[in-house]
Amino acid sequence: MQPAFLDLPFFEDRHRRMATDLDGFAAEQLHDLAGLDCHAEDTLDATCREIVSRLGAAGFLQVCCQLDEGDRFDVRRLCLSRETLARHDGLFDFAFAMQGLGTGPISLFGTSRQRQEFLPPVIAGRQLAAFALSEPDAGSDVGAMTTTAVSDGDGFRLNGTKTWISNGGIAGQYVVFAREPGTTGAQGISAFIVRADAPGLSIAERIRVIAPHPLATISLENCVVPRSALIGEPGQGFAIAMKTLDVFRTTVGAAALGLGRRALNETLGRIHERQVFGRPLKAFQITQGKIGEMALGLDAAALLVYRAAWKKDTRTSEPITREAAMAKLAATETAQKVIDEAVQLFGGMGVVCNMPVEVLYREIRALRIYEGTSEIQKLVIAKDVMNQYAKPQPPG
Ligand code: COS
Repeated sequence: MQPAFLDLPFFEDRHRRMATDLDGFAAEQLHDLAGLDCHAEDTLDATCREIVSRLGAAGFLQVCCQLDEGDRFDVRRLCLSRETLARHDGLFDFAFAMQGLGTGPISLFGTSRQRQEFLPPVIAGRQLAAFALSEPDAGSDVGAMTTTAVSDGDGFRLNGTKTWISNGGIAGQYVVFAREPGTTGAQGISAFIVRADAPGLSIAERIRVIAPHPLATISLENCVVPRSALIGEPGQGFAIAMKTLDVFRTTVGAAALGLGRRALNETLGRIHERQVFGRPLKAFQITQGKIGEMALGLDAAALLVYRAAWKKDTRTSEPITREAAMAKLAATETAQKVIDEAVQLFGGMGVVCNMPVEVLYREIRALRIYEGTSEIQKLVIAKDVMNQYAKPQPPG
């Protein structure tokens, strides 16, 4: 039986079919890759590659890229994919999502030649992609980046350090943002496609995080890329980054929903079985109150996520920045609360390593930080709301 939310009018039948197919695929074909044991640091990279390879072979990565002229992202499909995969396993979602974010600038702003060269291996699951925007001193404040791109003969010479790069170390290609020396803020930033084997690109360090995902700091030392590596126009990089995030922030919200729904499901199982004071945990009103709040929060956040995805897909000429920020903010914050309550209802078992809710507790945390922190989303929303304020005119 398909989940009730798929009946919502935001979706078309093709979305419903895809979500059901992917759910079945994840249960049958990815099951052996799930669980923290598979994600231990020594097998993490291989597991990630295998997830991407299987998703690609089954055709589930097509939605991550706009390959042909006239293709458009189907954000509802991206969201349902992330939500479904996250419900099964956080790393399934991560591996899927990076194929989209890591190539987002190429899909949105690349030439036909760049798209035909760099997207097919990513769609097929043969090549992993990465998005290299953040720097040690430029996370929320993208305009503070210091990595430079200097025009050099028939190409560009890149120098600088990028960090928190998902798929860093295992990606075959990176989209790197760098600025013309002497420029500041949003001005003078450009985006480049850099192959992992480009001379001068190296992995400075792998970063270990609470929910193991491949993450690294990248060093660019006189890394020369051809002029054809430039995405869009010189100096368009800040807008390219923001427009890419406008698409993918909503999908982070969807991933949070998947993690939150999994936590609720695990909790429902627990409260039926767990006996306290001679009764099942579910018999207590204090438990029922928590379940009510968890379900309410998830459904409310889902409406914001699906609204943003639906608007992006169907109101194509309208800005989406505010709705995308609301979707990410509401869903990631809500899922964190839901998962925290799940751990609470599991009691001591909730903090035992590798229990599903303990894994979710670690998985959800980064979603409130990456692709724009919750604090940044509030600023983005406020800016848009304040810009739209029109002072009431006195009558007459
Ligand atoms: N789409 C297109 N253009 C946009 C845009 C968007 N969503 N958001 C901003 N811009 C443009 C602005 O219109 C402005 O253009 P002009 O200079 O021509 O007026 C320019 O970009 C600068 O915008 P703004 O003044 O709002 O930039 P700020 O430096 O104040 O920063 C925030 C804006 C904080 C919102 C931005 O830096 C941000 O989103 N930070 C979080 C970054 C992030 O998500 N990091 C995670 C990396 S990926 S894991």
